[in-house]
Amino acid sequence: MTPDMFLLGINEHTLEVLKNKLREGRYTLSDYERAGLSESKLIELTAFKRQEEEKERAYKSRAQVISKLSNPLTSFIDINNYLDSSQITIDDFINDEIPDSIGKTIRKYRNGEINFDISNEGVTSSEDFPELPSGRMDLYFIGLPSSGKSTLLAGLLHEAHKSGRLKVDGKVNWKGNIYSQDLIENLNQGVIPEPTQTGRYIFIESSLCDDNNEEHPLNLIEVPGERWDATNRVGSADELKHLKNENQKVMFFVIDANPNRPVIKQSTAFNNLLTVFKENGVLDQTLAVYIIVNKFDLIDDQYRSYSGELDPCVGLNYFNEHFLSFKNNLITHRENGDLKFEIILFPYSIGDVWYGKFVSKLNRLHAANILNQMFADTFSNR
Ligand SMILES: Nc1nc2c(ncn2[C@@H]2O[C@H](COP(=O)(O)OP(=O)(O)O)[C@@H](O)[C@H]2O)c(=O)[nH]1
Ligand SMILES: [Mg+2]
Repeated sequence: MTPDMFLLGINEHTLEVLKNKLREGRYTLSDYERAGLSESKLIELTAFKRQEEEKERAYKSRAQVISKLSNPLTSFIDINNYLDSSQITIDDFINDEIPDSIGKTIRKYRNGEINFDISNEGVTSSEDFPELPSGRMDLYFIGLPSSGKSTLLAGLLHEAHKSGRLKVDGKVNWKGNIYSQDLIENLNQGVIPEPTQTGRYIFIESSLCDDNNEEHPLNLIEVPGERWDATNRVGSADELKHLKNENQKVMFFVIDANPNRPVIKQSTAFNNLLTVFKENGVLDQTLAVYIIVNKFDLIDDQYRSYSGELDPCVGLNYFNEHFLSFKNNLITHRENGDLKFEIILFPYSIGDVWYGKFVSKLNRLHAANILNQMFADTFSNR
């Protein structure tokens, strides 16, 4: 083996030269040590090597974090952590793969210019829940926790507000208007509502004005999702207290079509509920049942193919595959009842959702479709 001239003269090189050879990977620290490099230089080069490795690690982990920013499914908790720990800065959201509006909203939030607070004043506990006013129709939003009931409500109210159709009532429950206003305001800023507190009901008295400017007086009710979970006693006296009145009803069954959410639990909960509704005469006052295939933006690709946004079959394959018992029971109840309530399926998505918290490209069309149907199925005060 020919002697290595570089190693033979090891103590004649400057530190810079020695560092460069290390960086290039031509020699290792052990090579230097074996060649008899002075101890003082060895100590310095060991520290240098450690720093280089540290830089490399930081670079790799930052690249990983940056790639997570481009994934809309990253959670907002993680995003906040990255910002808090200075792994990223607000400027990292200026990125071709992230919509501008998302970066702007996060900047405003971090600067304290907006907050996402939903006033607790607007929600009500089961005990405080007032008797629903008569002379109106009751619209129930039903679904497991996190299925997107509040977000759907926000989307509908926002669309009604934007299109100049929303009239605030609230003789019985003024505080529902605080909640309604928070929902609309948040969505207007591109923010999805904070989860409703456990055990809290939402009750909003609003009228919607149709194209002839006739008002449709509505009671909009979101029931806390955990009440419908089979682990709780479905249809306890508490729930029925609110459901049992003379008002005619429209039921919104909100399905979370996110493939990562348990579908069986949803379909059995809906099935149980139907039985309770039937036994208590609720279905005899029900004029329409809307099946909302929600979070349609996340639905598995196999169910997505359709010819156009307004196709009534959109989401039908999904529903038929996972909710067939529920569907058949629904049809049976309809056939056996006096009121032949309509059953209508709607795909729904609030828009492009980022970090579970923000919306870019608010989907107004899905909301407008449902509002149109609501005008057809609810009465107006002439
Ligand atoms: N991708 C997507 N996520 C949604 C949509 N609607 C709601 N979400 C997500 O689901 C979470 C729970 O929604 P929320 O309306 O609070 O559910 P609720 O408990 O049924 O009222 C939200 O924080 C969003 O992250 C949607 O249309 N698309
Ligand atoms: Mg909610």
